[in-house]
Amino acid sequence: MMNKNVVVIGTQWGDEGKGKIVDWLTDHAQGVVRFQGGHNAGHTLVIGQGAAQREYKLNLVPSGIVREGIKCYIGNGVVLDVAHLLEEIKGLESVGVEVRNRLMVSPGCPLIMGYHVAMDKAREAARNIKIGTTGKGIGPTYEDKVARRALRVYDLFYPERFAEKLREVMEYHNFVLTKYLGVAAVDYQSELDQALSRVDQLSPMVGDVSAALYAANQAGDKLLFEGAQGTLLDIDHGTYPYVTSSNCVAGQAAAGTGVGPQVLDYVLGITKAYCTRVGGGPFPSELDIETLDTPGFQMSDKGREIGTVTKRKRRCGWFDAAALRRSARINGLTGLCITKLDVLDGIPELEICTGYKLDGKVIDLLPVGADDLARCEPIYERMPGWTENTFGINTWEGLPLNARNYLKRLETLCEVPVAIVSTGPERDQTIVLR
Ligand code: 2SA
Ligand code: MG
Repeated sequence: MMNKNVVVIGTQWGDEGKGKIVDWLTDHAQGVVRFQGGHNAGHTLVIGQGAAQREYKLNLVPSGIVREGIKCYIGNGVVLDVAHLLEEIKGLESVGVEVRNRLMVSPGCPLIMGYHVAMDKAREAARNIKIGTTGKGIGPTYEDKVARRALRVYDLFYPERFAEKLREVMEYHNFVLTKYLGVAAVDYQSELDQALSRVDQLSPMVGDVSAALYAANQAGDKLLFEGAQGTLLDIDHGTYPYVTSSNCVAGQAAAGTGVGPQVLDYVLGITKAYCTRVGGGPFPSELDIETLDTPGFQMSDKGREIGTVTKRKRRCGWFDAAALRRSARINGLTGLCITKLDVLDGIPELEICTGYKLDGKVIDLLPVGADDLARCEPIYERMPGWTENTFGINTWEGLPLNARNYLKRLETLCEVPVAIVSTGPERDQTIVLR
């Protein structure tokens, strides 16, 4: 894995701990690339020891940025809120992280505008069955992209055309906002002024990401493709319609950056030792997280399962191997990385969802649609837990026997070898198996 181009993918519903692993892998990479999603992603990094320890929360800027000298790229598959990007850069610079000379943004990124945010919020409010979006304008922006009316980073360099296109697209959006959704219109002039006012700051960072990655790869640089959200939130393969609006699967690392798929050497699937989901939609192995002294409460509390973007409590549940198996196949996972094992310490008996009962039949693979999944009754297998503390352990032998057995069982059920186990947020709290 160390001398390959690696795609890091969330195999569940996001928040698997991708940020830490990307950071850890950057020791062996020269470039880190985002290829989908936007600032709905929340990647938390803990860097340094003792008093020098810092926590970074990143939404848009690739996690590699906190390591000196690493090049970072935002590919065409990402939807871009320029104001948010500039804020994030300012925040990083204020703690001494140099960003501007190391970040390249694709001219093909669709721009998230004020009317997308208004639309996202108004739609969510109007929906009877909530998707629970992050309210960042992600969905409406991808809609515009597919409808071929999006304004892209590139358009900012032609201000007059930009103004014209914006007027046309805003006529449509304001019609929907006012006449259909019954909320206030968004002001054209302020959208235009704000967008153009940021061009000078943005333009030095804009470049042909596809060409740059081609050159970097030719030169032997190792690249890390950093997924956001997770496979079960993928627009095509996730639990539709309770999904995000981008493809989150490994294949998107090629389409969302403009590299050929043969560049992607190794697909590392990140999974928690249990499951979480934030937002609506079916979740067969979900547990009660409110009752004290229950496994669900422990996952929520000890795992600090709170959305980094929206501060919502994440739903928690047992590991779902039937979901993981689907995810492993869709992504073509080469290896698994299991995170947050220590959160399960002290739970006397662990359960693993190995399949479901659906219409009297037993299935061992996550079904395709959300309606079928909602009717699935999980089938569990039980395993003894462990009482020892696994936080921070960094050797396989150092893990309690029952923890090793649990991990081995997950490996067998998911049909993917475990390559890495993460036992804490810091870099050295990592066990490398292959
Ligand atoms: P959206 O805003 O259109 O992408 O929302 C659609 C669904 O996708 C889910 N989603 C996420 N799920 C987990 N983590 C995400 N990032 C943040 C985090 C989320 C947060 O790291 O914690 O803070 O709430 C993320 N982004 C989108 C979302 O919950 C909807 O179900
Ligand atoms: Mg997150």
